[in-house]
Amino acid sequence: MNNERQQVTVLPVPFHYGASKPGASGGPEAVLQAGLAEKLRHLNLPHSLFPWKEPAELATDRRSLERMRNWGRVLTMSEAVAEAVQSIMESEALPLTIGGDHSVSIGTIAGVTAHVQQLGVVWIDAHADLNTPQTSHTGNLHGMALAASLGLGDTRFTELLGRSPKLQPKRVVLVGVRELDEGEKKHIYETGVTCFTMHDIDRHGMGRVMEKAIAIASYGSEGVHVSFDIDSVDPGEAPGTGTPVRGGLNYREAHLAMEMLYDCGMVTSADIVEVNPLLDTNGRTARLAVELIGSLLGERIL
Ligand code: B3U
Ligand code: MN
Ligand code: MN
Repeated sequence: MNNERQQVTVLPVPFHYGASKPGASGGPEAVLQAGLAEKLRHLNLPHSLFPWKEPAELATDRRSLERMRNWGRVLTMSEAVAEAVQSIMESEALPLTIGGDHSVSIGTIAGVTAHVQQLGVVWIDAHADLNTPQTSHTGNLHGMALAASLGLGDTRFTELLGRSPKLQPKRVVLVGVRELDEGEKKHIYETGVTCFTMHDIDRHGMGRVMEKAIAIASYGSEGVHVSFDIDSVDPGEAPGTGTPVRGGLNYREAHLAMEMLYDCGMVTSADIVEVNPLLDTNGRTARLAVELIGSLLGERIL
Protein backbone atom coordinates (compact mmCIF):
# COMPACT_ATOMS: atom_id res chain seq x y z
CA MET A 1 0.00 0.00 0.00
CA ASN A 2 1.43 3.38 -0.84
CA ASN A 3 -1.08 4.80 1.66
CA GLU A 4 -2.62 7.17 -0.91
CA ARG A 5 -6.38 6.83 -0.38
CA GLN A 6 -6.12 3.13 -1.11
CA GLN A 7 -9.35 1.45 -2.22
CA VAL A 8 -10.34 -1.18 0.37
CA THR A 9 -12.46 -4.22 -0.41
CA VAL A 10 -13.85 -5.94 2.66
CA LEU A 11 -14.19 -9.71 2.30
CA PRO A 12 -16.41 -11.21 5.00
CA VAL A 13 -15.79 -14.93 5.56
CA PRO A 14 -18.31 -16.31 8.07
CA PHE A 15 -16.60 -19.61 8.76
CA HIS A 16 -15.76 -21.66 11.87
CA TYR A 17 -14.98 -25.20 10.70
CA GLY A 18 -11.23 -24.69 11.15
CA ALA A 19 -11.78 -24.29 14.91
CA SER A 20 -13.19 -26.42 17.75
CA LYS A 21 -15.95 -24.03 18.74
CA PRO A 22 -18.68 -22.42 16.67
CA GLY A 23 -19.11 -18.67 16.83
CA ALA A 24 -16.25 -17.31 14.72
CA SER A 25 -18.64 -17.55 11.77
CA GLY A 26 -20.47 -14.61 13.37
CA GLY A 27 -17.27 -12.53 13.27
CA PRO A 28 -17.89 -10.61 10.04
CA GLU A 29 -21.42 -9.65 11.03
CA ALA A 30 -20.25 -8.53 14.47
CA VAL A 31 -17.39 -6.44 13.05
CA LEU A 32 -19.71 -4.84 10.48
CA GLN A 33 -22.27 -4.15 13.24
CA ALA A 34 -19.53 -2.58 15.33
CA GLY A 35 -19.08 0.09 12.66
CA LEU A 36 -16.49 -1.04 10.12
CA ALA A 37 -18.07 0.85 7.19
CA GLU A 38 -18.37 4.03 9.28
CA LYS A 39 -14.71 3.69 10.24
CA LEU A 40 -13.63 3.42 6.60
CA ARG A 41 -15.83 6.38 5.72
CA HIS A 42 -14.36 8.38 8.59
CA LEU A 43 -10.88 7.63 7.23
CA ASN A 44 -12.04 8.86 3.83
CA LEU A 45 -11.12 5.53 2.23
CA PRO A 46 -13.09 4.40 -0.80
CA HIS A 47 -14.42 0.95 0.07
CA SER A 48 -16.78 -1.81 -0.97
CA LEU A 49 -18.04 -5.10 0.41
CA PHE A 50 -17.17 -8.22 -1.58
CA PRO A 51 -20.26 -10.38 -2.08
CA TRP A 52 -19.22 -13.58 -0.29
CA LYS A 53 -21.14 -16.64 -1.40
CA GLU A 54 -21.20 -19.72 0.81
CA PRO A 55 -19.56 -22.52 -1.23
CA ALA A 56 -21.31 -25.88 -1.40
CA GLU A 57 -19.95 -28.48 1.01
CA LEU A 58 -17.56 -31.10 -0.36
CA ALA A 59 -19.14 -34.53 -0.53
CA THR A 60 -15.94 -36.15 0.70
CA ASP A 61 -15.99 -34.25 3.99
CA ARG A 62 -15.36 -36.52 6.98
CA ARG A 63 -14.83 -35.55 10.58
CA SER A 64 -11.31 -36.40 11.76
CA LEU A 65 -10.20 -37.73 8.39
CA GLU A 66 -6.41 -37.60 8.08
CA ARG A 67 -6.11 -35.60 11.31
CA MET A 68 -7.69 -32.56 9.72
CA ARG A 69 -11.13 -31.87 11.11
CA ASN A 70 -13.66 -30.71 8.49
CA TRP A 71 -10.92 -30.62 5.88
CA GLY A 72 -13.36 -30.72 2.95
CA ARG A 73 -15.26 -27.67 4.16
CA VAL A 74 -12.03 -25.83 4.91
CA LEU A 75 -10.64 -26.66 1.48
CA THR A 76 -13.75 -25.49 -0.37
CA MET A 77 -13.77 -22.27 1.66
CA SER A 78 -10.03 -21.76 1.06
CA GLU A 79 -10.45 -22.08 -2.70
CA ALA A 80 -13.29 -19.54 -2.71
CA VAL A 81 -11.30 -17.12 -0.50
CA ALA A 82 -8.20 -17.49 -2.68
CA GLU A 83 -10.19 -16.66 -5.82
CA ALA A 84 -11.94 -13.72 -4.17
CA VAL A 85 -8.68 -12.26 -2.86
CA GLN A 86 -6.99 -12.78 -6.19
CA SER A 87 -9.74 -10.83 -7.94
CA ILE A 88 -9.62 -8.04 -5.32
CA MET A 89 -5.85 -7.75 -5.85
CA GLU A 90 -6.49 -7.65 -9.60
CA SER A 91 -8.74 -4.63 -9.07
CA GLU A 92 -5.83 -2.97 -7.23
CA ALA A 93 -7.79 -2.69 -4.00
CA LEU A 94 -6.55 -3.83 -0.60
CA PRO A 95 -8.31 -7.05 0.44
CA LEU A 96 -9.39 -6.75 4.08
CA THR A 97 -10.62 -10.21 5.06
CA ILE A 98 -12.80 -10.50 8.15
CA GLY A 99 -12.91 -14.01 9.60
CA GLY A 100 -13.94 -16.45 10.50
CA ASP A 101 -11.36 -18.60 12.18
CA HIS A 102 -7.70 -18.32 11.17
CA SER A 103 -7.97 -21.05 8.51
CA VAL A 104 -9.29 -18.27 6.21
CA SER A 105 -5.68 -17.07 5.90
CA ILE A 106 -4.68 -20.16 3.91
CA GLY A 107 -6.86 -18.75 1.13
CA THR A 108 -6.00 -15.08 1.57
CA ILE A 109 -2.25 -15.72 1.36
CA ALA A 110 -2.75 -17.93 -1.71
CA GLY A 111 -4.76 -15.13 -3.35
CA VAL A 112 -2.28 -12.37 -2.48
CA THR A 113 0.78 -14.37 -3.57
CA ALA A 114 -0.82 -14.95 -6.96
CA HIS A 115 0.00 -11.24 -7.47
CA VAL A 116 2.85 -10.53 -5.07
CA GLN A 117 5.60 -13.09 -5.59
CA GLN A 118 7.84 -12.05 -2.73
CA LEU A 119 5.37 -11.46 0.09
CA GLY A 120 6.35 -10.69 3.67
CA VAL A 121 3.92 -11.67 6.43
CA VAL A 122 3.48 -10.29 9.93
CA TRP A 123 1.38 -12.86 11.83
CA ILE A 124 0.13 -11.37 15.11
CA ASP A 125 -1.22 -14.18 17.27
CA ALA A 126 -1.06 -15.84 20.71
CA HIS A 127 -0.34 -19.03 18.73
CA ALA A 128 2.00 -19.80 15.83
CA ASP A 129 -0.48 -21.77 13.70
CA LEU A 130 2.50 -23.86 12.58
CA ASN A 131 1.08 -27.34 13.09
CA THR A 132 0.83 -30.00 10.42
CA PRO A 133 -1.67 -32.87 10.53
CA GLN A 134 1.17 -34.91 12.09
CA THR A 135 1.99 -32.48 14.92
CA SER A 136 -1.49 -31.11 15.72
CA HIS A 137 -3.16 -32.32 18.92
CA THR A 138 -6.54 -30.94 17.91
CA GLY A 139 -6.75 -31.57 14.15
CA ASN A 140 -8.03 -27.99 13.80
CA LEU A 141 -6.94 -26.36 10.57
CA HIS A 142 -6.81 -22.84 12.07
CA GLY A 143 -3.73 -24.13 13.93
CA MET A 144 -2.12 -25.15 10.60
CA ALA A 145 -2.71 -22.02 8.50
CA LEU A 146 0.77 -20.49 8.59
CA ALA A 147 2.40 -23.90 8.15
CA ALA A 148 0.35 -24.49 4.98
CA SER A 149 1.45 -21.14 3.55
CA LEU A 150 5.07 -22.16 4.20
CA GLY A 151 4.54 -25.42 2.30
CA LEU A 152 4.20 -27.67 5.38
CA GLY A 153 1.36 -30.14 5.63
CA ASP A 154 -1.21 -31.57 3.28
CA THR A 155 -0.68 -30.73 -0.41
CA ARG A 156 -4.39 -29.99 -0.92
CA PHE A 157 -3.78 -26.89 1.21
CA THR A 158 -0.16 -26.05 0.42
CA GLU A 159 -0.81 -26.15 -3.34
CA LEU A 160 -3.92 -23.99 -3.39
CA LEU A 161 -3.85 -22.05 -6.70
CA GLY A 162 -0.64 -23.89 -7.63
CA ARG A 163 2.74 -22.70 -6.41
CA SER A 164 4.06 -24.01 -3.07
CA PRO A 165 5.44 -22.72 -0.80
CA LYS A 166 3.64 -19.40 -0.96
CA LEU A 167 6.03 -17.80 1.54
CA GLN A 168 9.72 -17.85 2.30
CA PRO A 169 10.48 -18.25 6.03
CA LYS A 170 12.94 -15.34 5.98
CA ARG A 171 10.04 -12.96 5.26
CA VAL A 172 7.69 -14.37 7.92
CA VAL A 173 7.46 -12.92 11.43
CA LEU A 174 5.27 -13.98 14.34
CA VAL A 175 4.41 -11.42 17.04
CA GLY A 176 2.70 -11.90 20.42
CA VAL A 177 3.18 -15.67 20.70
CA ARG A 178 2.67 -17.29 24.13
CA GLU A 179 1.38 -20.81 23.49
CA LEU A 180 3.24 -23.30 21.32
CA ASP A 181 2.91 -27.03 20.73
CA GLU A 182 6.16 -29.04 20.67
CA GLY A 183 5.85 -29.68 16.93
CA GLU A 184 5.44 -25.97 16.31
CA LYS A 185 8.65 -25.17 18.19
CA LYS A 186 10.41 -27.65 15.95
CA HIS A 187 8.92 -26.00 12.85
CA ILE A 188 10.10 -22.57 14.04
CA TYR A 189 13.67 -23.86 14.46
CA GLU A 190 13.68 -25.87 11.24
CA THR A 191 12.16 -23.23 8.96
CA GLY A 192 13.89 -20.21 10.50
CA VAL A 193 10.77 -18.03 10.68
CA THR A 194 11.19 -15.22 13.22
CA CYS A 195 9.09 -15.55 16.37
CA PHE A 196 8.72 -12.61 18.76
CA THR A 197 7.06 -13.96 21.88
CA MET A 198 5.46 -11.97 24.72
CA HIS A 199 8.82 -12.30 26.46
CA ASP A 200 10.46 -10.27 23.68
CA ILE A 201 7.72 -7.65 23.90
CA ASP A 202 8.04 -7.39 27.69
CA ARG A 203 11.79 -7.15 27.47
CA HIS A 204 12.34 -4.82 24.52
CA GLY A 205 8.98 -3.07 24.12
CA MET A 206 6.45 -3.29 21.33
CA GLY A 207 7.99 -0.41 19.40
CA ARG A 208 11.37 -2.12 19.07
CA VAL A 209 9.82 -5.53 18.33
CA MET A 210 7.64 -4.09 15.57
CA GLU A 211 10.57 -2.18 14.06
CA LYS A 212 12.42 -5.49 13.77
CA ALA A 213 9.34 -7.38 12.57
CA ILE A 214 8.66 -4.86 9.81
CA ALA A 215 12.31 -4.78 8.77
CA ILE A 216 12.33 -8.58 8.41
CA ALA A 217 8.95 -8.89 6.64
CA SER A 218 9.69 -6.07 4.21
CA TYR A 219 13.36 -6.73 3.37
CA GLY A 220 13.49 -7.50 -0.34
CA SER A 221 9.71 -8.03 -0.33
CA GLU A 222 7.20 -6.57 -2.76
CA GLY A 223 4.54 -6.20 -0.10
CA VAL A 224 3.55 -7.15 3.44
CA HIS A 225 0.45 -9.09 4.47
CA VAL A 226 -0.87 -8.58 8.00
CA SER A 227 -2.66 -11.53 9.59
CA PHE A 228 -4.11 -10.36 12.89
CA ASP A 229 -5.61 -12.96 15.22
CA ILE A 230 -7.63 -11.07 17.85
CA ASP A 231 -6.49 -13.65 20.45
CA SER A 232 -3.08 -11.92 20.32
CA VAL A 233 -4.70 -9.25 22.49
CA ASP A 234 -5.09 -9.96 26.21
CA PRO A 235 -8.41 -11.64 27.02
CA GLY A 236 -9.19 -8.81 29.44
CA GLU A 237 -9.40 -6.50 26.45
CA ALA A 238 -10.60 -9.04 23.84
CA PRO A 239 -12.68 -11.74 25.57
CA GLY A 240 -14.68 -12.66 22.45
CA THR A 241 -12.42 -15.29 20.93
CA GLY A 242 -12.32 -19.10 20.91
CA THR A 243 -8.90 -19.84 22.38
CA PRO A 244 -7.99 -17.02 24.78
CA VAL A 245 -4.54 -17.13 26.40
CA ARG A 246 -3.72 -14.83 29.30
CA GLY A 247 -0.77 -12.47 29.21
CA GLY A 248 -1.43 -10.93 25.81
CA LEU A 249 -0.93 -7.59 24.10
CA ASN A 250 -2.42 -4.65 25.90
CA TYR A 251 -4.63 -2.10 24.16
CA ARG A 252 -1.86 0.32 23.24
CA GLU A 253 0.58 -2.39 22.14
CA ALA A 254 -1.99 -3.74 19.69
CA HIS A 255 -2.69 -0.28 18.30
CA LEU A 256 1.00 0.58 18.08
CA ALA A 257 1.63 -2.57 16.03
CA MET A 258 -1.10 -1.58 13.58
CA GLU A 259 0.03 2.07 13.41
CA MET A 260 3.61 1.05 12.67
CA LEU A 261 2.44 -1.34 9.96
CA TYR A 262 0.54 1.50 8.30
CA ASP A 263 3.60 3.74 8.55
CA CYS A 264 5.82 1.21 6.77
CA GLY A 265 3.77 1.82 3.62
CA MET A 266 4.15 -1.79 2.44
CA VAL A 267 0.83 -3.34 3.50
CA THR A 268 -0.91 -4.98 0.54
CA SER A 269 -3.58 -6.97 2.39
CA ALA A 270 -4.84 -7.93 5.84
CA ASP A 271 -6.92 -10.47 7.76
CA ILE A 272 -8.67 -9.85 11.08
CA VAL A 273 -9.72 -13.22 12.44
CA GLU A 274 -11.12 -15.20 15.39
CA VAL A 275 -13.63 -12.61 16.63
CA ASN A 276 -16.34 -14.75 18.25
CA PRO A 277 -19.48 -12.80 19.16
CA LEU A 278 -20.94 -15.77 21.08
CA LEU A 279 -18.12 -15.40 23.61
CA ASP A 280 -17.95 -11.60 23.55
CA THR A 281 -19.12 -9.20 26.25
CA ASN A 282 -21.34 -6.48 24.79
CA GLY A 283 -19.53 -6.35 21.45
CA ARG A 284 -16.30 -5.22 23.08
CA THR A 285 -14.02 -7.46 20.99
CA ALA A 286 -15.73 -6.59 17.71
CA ARG A 287 -15.38 -2.87 18.49
CA LEU A 288 -11.70 -3.37 19.28
CA ALA A 289 -11.28 -5.12 15.90
CA VAL A 290 -12.80 -2.09 14.14
CA GLU A 291 -10.51 0.28 16.04
CA LEU A 292 -7.45 -1.78 15.19
CA ILE A 293 -8.42 -1.84 11.52
CA GLY A 294 -8.61 1.95 11.78
CA SER A 295 -5.03 2.13 13.05
CA LEU A 296 -3.84 -0.24 10.32
CA LEU A 297 -5.45 1.99 7.70
CA GLY A 298 -4.06 5.27 8.93
CA GLU A 299 -6.11 6.54 11.86
CA ARG A 300 -4.06 8.65 14.24
CA ILE A 301 -4.59 10.29 17.63
CA LEU A 302 -3.26 13.62 16.28
N1 B3U B 1 -1.91 -24.97 18.79
C1 B3U B 1 -3.25 -25.46 19.05
C2 B3U B 1 -4.12 -24.37 19.60
C3 B3U B 1 -4.53 -23.27 18.70
C4 B3U B 1 -3.94 -22.80 17.56
N2 B3U B 1 -4.66 -21.81 17.11
C5 B3U B 1 -5.65 -21.63 17.92
N3 B3U B 1 -5.59 -22.53 18.89
N4 B3U B 1 -6.56 -20.65 17.84
C6 B3U B 1 -3.84 -26.12 17.79
O1 B3U B 1 -5.01 -26.46 17.81
O2 B3U B 1 -3.13 -26.30 16.81
MN1 MN C 1 -4.32 -17.86 14.75
MN1 MN D 1 -4.52 -17.60 17.99
